[in-house]
Amino acid sequence: PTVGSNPAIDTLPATFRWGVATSAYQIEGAVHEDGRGPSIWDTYCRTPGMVHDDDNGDIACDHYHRMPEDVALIASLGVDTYRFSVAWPRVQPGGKGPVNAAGLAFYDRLVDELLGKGVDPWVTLYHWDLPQELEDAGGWPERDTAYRFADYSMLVFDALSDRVRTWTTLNEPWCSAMLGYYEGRQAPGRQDFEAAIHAVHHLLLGHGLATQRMRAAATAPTEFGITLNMAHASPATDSEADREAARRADGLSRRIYLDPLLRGHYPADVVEDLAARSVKLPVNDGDLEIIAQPIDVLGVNYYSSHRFSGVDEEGRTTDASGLPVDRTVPFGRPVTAMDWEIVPEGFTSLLVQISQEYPGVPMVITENGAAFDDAFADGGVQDDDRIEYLASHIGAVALARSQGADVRGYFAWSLMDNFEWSYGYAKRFGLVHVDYDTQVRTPKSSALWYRDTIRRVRGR
Ligand code: PNW
Repeated sequence: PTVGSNPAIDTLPATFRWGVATSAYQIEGAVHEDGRGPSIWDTYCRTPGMVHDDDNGDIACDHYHRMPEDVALIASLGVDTYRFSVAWPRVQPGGKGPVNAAGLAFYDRLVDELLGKGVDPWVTLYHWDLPQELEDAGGWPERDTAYRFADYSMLVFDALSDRVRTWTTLNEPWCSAMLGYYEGRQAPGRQDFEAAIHAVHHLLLGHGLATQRMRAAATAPTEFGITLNMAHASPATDSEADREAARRADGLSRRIYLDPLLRGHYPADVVEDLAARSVKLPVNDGDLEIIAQPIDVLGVNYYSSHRFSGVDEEGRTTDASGLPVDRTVPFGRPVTAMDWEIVPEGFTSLLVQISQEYPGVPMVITENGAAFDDAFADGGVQDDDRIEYLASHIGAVALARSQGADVRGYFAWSLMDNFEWSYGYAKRFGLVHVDYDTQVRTPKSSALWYRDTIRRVRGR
């Protein structure tokens, strides 16, 4: 069969929403311009050894200076929607106080440029770039940060809500909390499990507070939501130990977010698992009502899925510190350049599972895509591996829809190669190749495949 052919894709409706996604720190550069303050990522990148090659986002894709050119590129792909994030440290350099008009003006211009080219803007308010001053005051483990986030959100909402119809509060709170405050693999690089669990609650509270205030201020039909990164967790075998391991992992990565958001309480088994680790979610009276504000769309970011075992290679069920073992067991599938296994059927399972556990929730895939070791040759990149990844995963979404999952749109991650966090510029997720010496953008074969796919599905 031809590369990227997947008949399931053609069962998607003509009204399906198509887009490409990016985030501020990963593409903008211009970190010292127009009054932008430092974020935790500026600091993290300057800590030697934390980021591959000690790369940073100082220049990145220089999108801040090339925005009109990039918007033209987005429009040329034929997408309906562009998902980007607003940099909090541009809008409020110290994380609180009055708006920095010069910083906010960039997004004003971006929104106008998009609308002028017939592309809908989709704003993410927080994609990991916390103002450093707020981290110095304790960061997301501190309750106050949730209130600061709601204030910041309102500044952006006041400026753009006359033109922006769709708002995502947070991108992937699991990454902010667990990678940032527990594993230390992302900014701010702390390694404190209790702090991470406190961050989980305050991120969710910030989402709820911001959603409540923005919805109350909306004067036109506006959609609000949050984006979670999720995988389908399954037990490696049918043993009790493996089923428990999958339950624990799924609880701490997925249900700890979905349950408070969509059911108004934290999952009892997760609360118990946390108690066994002497950690408690810092819930005050009334918090859960705020967190469970109705949302219009759940953003789902999907890259891979995992199988779990509760037994380590030596047959033990607890680790050195007495914690139960949650070991991921590879499927033995091909992997991407991130070493993430390619598991499209896990995508279908995940979406169907969410639609069954949380009936009625409309979903949009706010990120899906892959890094591969692209070869730039003859003036372009023939990235058949990425085309296959996209085709199989979009097909998986179509299949999930036929099994009852209410998925309304899909965003490819990412528009162009960019700063891949602790992997620096070494990992390329773009549909468009970026030459970081010249900043020349060249659409890869996958970009053309994506454009043709959208055109075909929409044209039926
Ligand atoms: C997402 N994990 O991050 C982010 O939203 C993007 O900014 C990022 O570029 C993209 O995925 C690719 O990494 C993730 O460890 C980071 O499972 C880590 C994980 C998942 C998503």
